[in-house]
Amino acid sequence: QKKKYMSDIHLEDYTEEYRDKQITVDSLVFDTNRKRESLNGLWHYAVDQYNTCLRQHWFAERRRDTKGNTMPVDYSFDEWPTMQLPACWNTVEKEYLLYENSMVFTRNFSFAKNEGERVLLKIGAANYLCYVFLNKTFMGMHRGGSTPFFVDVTDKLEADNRILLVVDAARRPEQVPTVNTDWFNYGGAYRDIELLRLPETYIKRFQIGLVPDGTYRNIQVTVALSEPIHTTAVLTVNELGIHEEICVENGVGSAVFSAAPSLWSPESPTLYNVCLTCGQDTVTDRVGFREIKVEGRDILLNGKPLYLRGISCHEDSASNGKALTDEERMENLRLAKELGCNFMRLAHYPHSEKMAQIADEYGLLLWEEIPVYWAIHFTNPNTYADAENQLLELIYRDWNRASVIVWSVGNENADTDERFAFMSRLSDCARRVGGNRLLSAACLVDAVTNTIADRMAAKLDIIGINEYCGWYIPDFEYLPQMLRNSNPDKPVVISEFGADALSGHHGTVTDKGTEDCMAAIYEQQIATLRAIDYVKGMTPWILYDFRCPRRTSVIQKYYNRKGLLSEDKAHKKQAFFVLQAYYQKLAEKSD
Ligand code: GCB
Repeated sequence: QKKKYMSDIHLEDYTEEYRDKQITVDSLVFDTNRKRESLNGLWHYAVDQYNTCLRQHWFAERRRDTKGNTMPVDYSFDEWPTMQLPACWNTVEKEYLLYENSMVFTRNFSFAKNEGERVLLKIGAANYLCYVFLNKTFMGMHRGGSTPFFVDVTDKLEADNRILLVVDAARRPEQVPTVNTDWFNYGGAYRDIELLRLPETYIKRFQIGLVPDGTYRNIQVTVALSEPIHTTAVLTVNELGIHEEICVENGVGSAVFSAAPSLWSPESPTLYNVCLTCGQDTVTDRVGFREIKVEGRDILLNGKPLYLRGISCHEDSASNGKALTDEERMENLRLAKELGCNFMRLAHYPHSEKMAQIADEYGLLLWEEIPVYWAIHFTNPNTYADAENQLLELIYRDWNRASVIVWSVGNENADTDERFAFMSRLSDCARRVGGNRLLSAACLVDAVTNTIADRMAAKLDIIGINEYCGWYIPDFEYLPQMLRNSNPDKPVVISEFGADALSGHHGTVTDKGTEDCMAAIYEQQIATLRAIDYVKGMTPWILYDFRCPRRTSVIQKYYNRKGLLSEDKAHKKQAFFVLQAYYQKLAEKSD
């Protein structure tokens, strides 16, 4: 249709023309240990507050009219300043700290394409919308700020290329999460950006794990190829003497092989080198084999009762936002171990896949979550589609990670019919595809009856409960009452409790905001929870202080101060040692 007006100023909704090329979970490719060429590095960028790049098609670089006359343009890509990506722009320049709309990033790169290969662009994460353009062409748009996506760029790649990304960090009511959260809305392309070279037909999915049948002797493998062909794949696990063929029909195959792996656990995180070959493609991974299940009120890891000595953690760094360095990730897991943990809750959205990779090696169990947080638009079908897509992208991304034992489908949503329908659908979806994992959600206590009575419990394996007795509910007695009033038929994990304290700030145990008050609340919580047989773990809130725009008091200064450590992790608060002493005792008992 011919445009009536030449200018974008009459265009109210610029998004329409970008809608039909959504990049979803279908784009995901098994990419562990694949050869990659990094596009990290210096990118030119501009703040694009009104989305003019999308409205005016800057990416098309139309500099001449049909008669060859030079046209004025509103951008100059190669003269823009540069930013090192991946990054959250908020921590790069002071003036961008609170910027929440779009930025345009662009760079040039050369590429030598080989005959008969496919090249995929991977973007590890970009918050929240990311529009991808290569050599003046729109390649697709991804929704969701914490999961990876891939774009097949084979046919568009030249020897010299320009890539351009529009990253839009605006909060919108219908998104997941919605406009209001208790964490910082960092913007940017903040995980690795890279190109993968793959054969013409490649392995798209490779899932391997123990069949949870109680024998610990059956290993299930599923493979999906990029093309619907009939062929044979070969699985090799040398240390287990496996070298077996898998029949692939219409591009998919599945088989079960018997073996006797040493089981993976936090105490003994045994990993095996696994290798799958199909046609021209070979993928490898390091995989642990373990079984997780719930029986009655018990959580069983490899058949043995498990108490989850956990801690919650945000993906947040005072200096880098969500673009944590590998050292910072390692430090978080190391601190959890020092605390005596065997478990970590990665709240409230998918953290980097590197966390689960390190946890596999290091021996920590993980709870992974999607940001179905607070007042989500539960009746909006687009919101559901977005949430489900994020859930599936997380599940497929981390499917082979033994450390991940819980998929959590939400946090602190009021128990309404709409929410129940929405989250039940998510749970059913996770149960269908989630593989040897437990389902949970951080639920709220029913404040009227003071009981654990969330309807979602019927859909979950573990009931997560957030309770802030001693803090938001000053009368601590609510906790023992609530625990007495309740009689759940499943294990409960206290997914949050805690209190704010400014590190180094001291006073009496009733002085809110002091380390003393926080430590006293931890002592009360532990003394109460340890006596309850159906409580099978806890992930107190939270490992270290994190940036949060809602927290404006004199001690908070835009940080949520419920961390056991200060935001720079240089100082451990008293409560750290209270929890550590408890966890050490528990660990000794379970040895
Ligand atoms: C909660 C939320 C968490 C908040 C925390 C708090 O219940 O799940 O995201 O940060 O409370 O500090 O209030």
